[in-house]
Amino acid sequence: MRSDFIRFNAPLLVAASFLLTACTPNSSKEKNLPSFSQGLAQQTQSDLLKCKKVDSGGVPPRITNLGKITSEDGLEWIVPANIDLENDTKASDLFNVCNDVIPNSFADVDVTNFPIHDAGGEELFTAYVFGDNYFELNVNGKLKVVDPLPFTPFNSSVIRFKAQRPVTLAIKAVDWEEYLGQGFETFGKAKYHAGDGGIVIVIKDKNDKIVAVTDNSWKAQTYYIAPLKTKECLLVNGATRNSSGCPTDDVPDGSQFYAAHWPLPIDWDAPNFNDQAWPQATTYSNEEIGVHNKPAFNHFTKLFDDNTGDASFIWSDNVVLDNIVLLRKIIN
Ligand SMILES: [Ca+2]
Ligand SMILES: [Ca+2]
Ligand SMILES: [Ca+2]
Ligand SMILES: [Ca+2]
Repeated sequence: MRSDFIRFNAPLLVAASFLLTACTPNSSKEKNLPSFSQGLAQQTQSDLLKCKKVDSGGVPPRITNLGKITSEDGLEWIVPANIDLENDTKASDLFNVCNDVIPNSFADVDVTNFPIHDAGGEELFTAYVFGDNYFELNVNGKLKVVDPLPFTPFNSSVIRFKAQRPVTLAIKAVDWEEYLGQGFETFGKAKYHAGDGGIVIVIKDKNDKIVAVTDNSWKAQTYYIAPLKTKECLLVNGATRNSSGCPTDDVPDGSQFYAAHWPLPIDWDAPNFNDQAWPQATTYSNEEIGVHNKPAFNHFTKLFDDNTGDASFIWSDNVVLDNIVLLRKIIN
């Protein structure tokens, strides 16, 4: 173990909770130490999505709930993420069984039917997104458009917007969960299974030319890590939040597992937010994310696997345990 990494123990947490109440986040200095919670959150909203349609594989949708949990230092956290599906502007559907939008290929999609959102500028861009499971796209700190389907069935989206370059894309990506506050879901015979995330994006200009794809030039920072078998398996050093030593196996009883939470910086989506310290995004293959059976992705491989600009899945360096990941990219 490198001595400059911080392992967590009880006396340190007392010090950490003092620090957490003593400072507020800003763009240049984020808090390093997380808040820890243990066990299941209290459910605050149930069944956010009323869609009961199964995806093409016959898999019924998972119930989409929200919860809140108090960490050991007395802070309250909304889990898995603070979203407002009723009031936020939703992305257009590329593929969404809940709305009966189920094209066989990109050739069957006419994006000119979709609304154009205003991010302050005249140049037209179109973003195509498949996210496991939920995303919010912020443009130049002026526009926020959200994924209409937070958990499953898996969907994909289109966002047309007008903006002025340089265009700062700031994305909140969330791997949803069934066990609120713990990052677990049931999966086959496994009662406690840690699900994975991953997001892939292609952005085109008005001439249908690719101007950006998800790759390792993006910045990625995690703000919610769960499930953690122990607090000690998480190593934090500056902006490095390393959970590679924490197990991701299915467990028969995950009820006492921990989660680590950090507050999102207030201005994290602003063009002038300083993301220098954030790690680069990690790329993942289609196989690693497991999209062979996801029509919301594989009906559009011409788009997401374009041989003139192949978009990779990206996330932080732990695609299983990191459940809220902020991503940033500037299009010059
Ligand atoms: Ca989704
Ligand atoms: Ca997932
Ligand atoms: Ca690809
Ligand atoms: Ca996860």
